[in-house]
Formats: sequence, structure tokens, C-alpha cells
Amino acid sequence: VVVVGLALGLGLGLTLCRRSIKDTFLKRCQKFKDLNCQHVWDAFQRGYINRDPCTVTTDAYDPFIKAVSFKPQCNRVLFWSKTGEVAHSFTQKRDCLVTLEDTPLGAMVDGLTWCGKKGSNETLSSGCPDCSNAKNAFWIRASAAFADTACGNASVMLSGSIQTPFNPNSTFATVEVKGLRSPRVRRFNVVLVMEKKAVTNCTNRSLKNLQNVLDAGIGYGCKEVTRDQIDKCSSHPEIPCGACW
Ligand code: C8R
Repeated sequence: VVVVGLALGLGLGLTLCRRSIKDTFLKRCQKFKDLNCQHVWDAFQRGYINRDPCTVTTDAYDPFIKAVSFKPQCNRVLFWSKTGEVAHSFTQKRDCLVTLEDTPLGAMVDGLTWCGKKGSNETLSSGCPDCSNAKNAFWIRASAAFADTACGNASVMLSGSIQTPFNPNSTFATVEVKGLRSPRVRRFNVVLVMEKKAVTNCTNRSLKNLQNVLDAGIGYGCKEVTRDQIDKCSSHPEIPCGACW
């Protein structure tokens, strides 16, 4: 009885887990008007379903990117690297800046884990092998699509609490910065988030590297902004965004 009970419980648990990723996805999708969510879900699944989870390519997600068409985000794109929490807490409350997770493309899968397997039509949300890149391939492809929408002024929140705020191995460095093209993007601003344990400032070497790899013609600026200042702006929508930093 115990064994049968455990088996049933495990089976039910796994079913719920499996079901929940689709449910979560569709529920989040429905918040965005004018999307055919079943179509969007089918397109997403085509990225990894019935594929070896360890060899998913970034272009496998092209149908999904296409299904969630993107509008240019002039003067509003905000990238982040190692600052996801502060960046999202700001954009959730203020409309002047938008991260990938505030767009339908990022919102539907943020925080989820998934993969598929060869010979199956299932979406697994747990037990994905360590080698699985179904999720990473998605973020790389989505980040490229997001960087493509940037125009005018774009910015990034980087962390002043680490020695290398502009990490050359990050998605921000390897994908997004490379996608920014002049004259479509005119200026790029770094917001260096200064918490109590800050270890660096805008003169950081890695930020010089960022400046050097930016497409010629894109202006560059860097500002040290305390976490308190950002939080204050998040919770006071009456402060104009231009006065935040
Ligand atoms: N971006 C990348 N990765 C993302 C992501 C996103 O929007 N959203 C999530 N949840 N993730 P990091 P980074 C997950 O090292 O590498 C875009 C992925 O699993 O702090 O420079 C976004 O537009 C990924 O492995 O940052 C942003 O500008 C980690 O979180 C950069 O790329 C990445 O966390 C951030 O990528």
C-alpha cells in the first residue's frame, strides 16, 4: 500500500509539475492582449520538443520569436547583468524602462526551467540533464532579439559590488552589446549600482572595455547610483524618470 501510494503520489506530482509549466506560460501569455497563446505555446515548444536537450540550438527558438513579434523600444531598453533583482524591481513599478522580462517574450518563461527529450512530445520541468541547454539557448536567442529592438538611448544596470561589472562571458557582453548598432542606437548609459559593499566605480577597467567594444558612433556614459536612490525612484512614481539618475 505504501509503495503504491508513493508511486501514485510521485506520478501525480510529476504530472502537476509537467502541467504547471504550460499553465504558467498560458496564464502569463493571456495578460498580453492580441497574442494567440495556443499558437505562441506551440511555437515555443518547437524549440526543444523531441530534441536532445543537450544540443538545442539558438535558432530552434526562431518560431517562438516570430510568434511574439517585437516593437522597437526607443529610449526604453534596459539591460542588466548580475543586477536582475534591482533592475526588475525598478521596471515593475516604472514604465520608462523595460527589461526583456517585461516583454511577452521574456515574461512567459522567466524563472522557469524546461527541456524536452528525443522520442517524446513532453515538456519536462524537472530532471533535465546537466548538459541541457534548452533554457540557455532560449535566453541567448531572446536576448539577441531584445537587443535588436533597442534604439535611441539604451542602458544597462551593472553591479558595483563585483570586481568585473562588465563580464566578457555574460549574455549581456556576448550577445546584447554586439547587437547594438549605430546610428539606430545613439547613446549607451551604464548605471553602476552602488550597494553598501561596493568595491568599484565608473573608472573600472572592465567598463573601459565596454566602451571600447561599443559600435563606433554610439556615445557612452556611466553613472554611479546608490541602491537607495534606485529604490526611492521605484516607489515614488511622481519623481520623473529623468531625475532618477
Ligand atoms: N537575459 C539573460 N539571461 C536571463 C534573462 C535575460 O533576460 N532572464 C533570465 N531569467 N535569465 P546574469 P547575463 C537567466 O549572469 O548573463 C538577458 C539565464 O538563465 O546576471 O549578463 C537580459 O536582457 C541566465 O543564465 O546576466 C539581460 O540584459 C541568467 O539568468 C542579460 O541578458 C543570466 O544572469 C543578462 O544576462
